[in-house]
Amino acid sequence: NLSHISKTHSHGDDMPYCPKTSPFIGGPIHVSFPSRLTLEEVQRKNPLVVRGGRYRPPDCDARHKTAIIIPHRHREHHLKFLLYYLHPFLQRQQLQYGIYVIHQAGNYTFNRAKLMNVGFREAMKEEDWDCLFFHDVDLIPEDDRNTYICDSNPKHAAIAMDKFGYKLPYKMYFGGVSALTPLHYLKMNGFPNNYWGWGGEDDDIGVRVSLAGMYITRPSLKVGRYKMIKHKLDKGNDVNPKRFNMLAKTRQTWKLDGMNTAEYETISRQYLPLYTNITVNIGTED
Ligand code: UD2
Ligand code: MN
Repeated sequence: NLSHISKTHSHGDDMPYCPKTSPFIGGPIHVSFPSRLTLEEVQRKNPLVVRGGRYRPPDCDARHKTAIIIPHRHREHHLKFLLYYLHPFLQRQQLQYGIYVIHQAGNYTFNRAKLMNVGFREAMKEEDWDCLFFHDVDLIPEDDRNTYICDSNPKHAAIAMDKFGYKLPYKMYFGGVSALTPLHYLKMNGFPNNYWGWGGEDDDIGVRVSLAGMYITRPSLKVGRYKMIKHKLDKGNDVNPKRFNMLAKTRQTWKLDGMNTAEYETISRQYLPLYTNITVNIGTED
């Protein structure tokens, strides 16, 4: 409960750093999906969040500045629940943060990884974020101790998901939620742009981590727990039949395709009360 924190406090030079461990962090979070929840209610519950979905602790200088990047299309009902849980969660961790929703325009096949490249570039234009969380819209963290800050190596946060029986499905798995510093991201040339449709891109990203000379860190199974909101495969996100062939070539392609070749056209940037929405035309497969 953060209600005792004064709303009027301004950010001066005199503010002390926030403590290394936030006193507001609890343990497991009970996640359920209230049927009548509205975005207005989420807004009401988060009075210190400002335009564009930005927040900084009112009483202390945050030690960490984290951007959340969410690839999105036609998942408004999931987004609402994610915001409902994520805003208070990040505030309890005393982070300075911003939430970016990268919305793919049009009906062409979805491309999760390319949207992440867009999110990286657009978020870094606005603020010198020291950590970026690449976050599926349908994954709700279930433990407060899963801190949304970066490690010295790329971190895979979604180690234990309900859909995989709260176990890591395989050692190189890097899907769901991951956290990289800008330096990690650029070192591995970001994410691939050419995985259209479902699957493979997360494994490609995992391979890039090691090809760039880094390794994957993870929170404990107890802490890195997530609930995935149940859903079917979306229209416009068919399973990518080329994924295995492409994955076999990551070693040859990672330097040629990635952040250095991400081309897109920003259609709009909206500073909404709970998040920044960036609608983008990312083109089609050639
Ligand atoms: C798995 C991975 C995910 C990704 C995907 C393959 C988990 C929990 N996650 O997710 O990280 O590697 O496989 O591509 O195992 N999205 C939209 N609109 C769409 C389609 C996708 O917003 O029409 C976004 C949304 O943020 C979603 C994410 O893309 O959470 C991944 O798509 P998914 O949830 O359909 O795939 P899933 O659950 O198999
Ligand atoms: Mn999903």
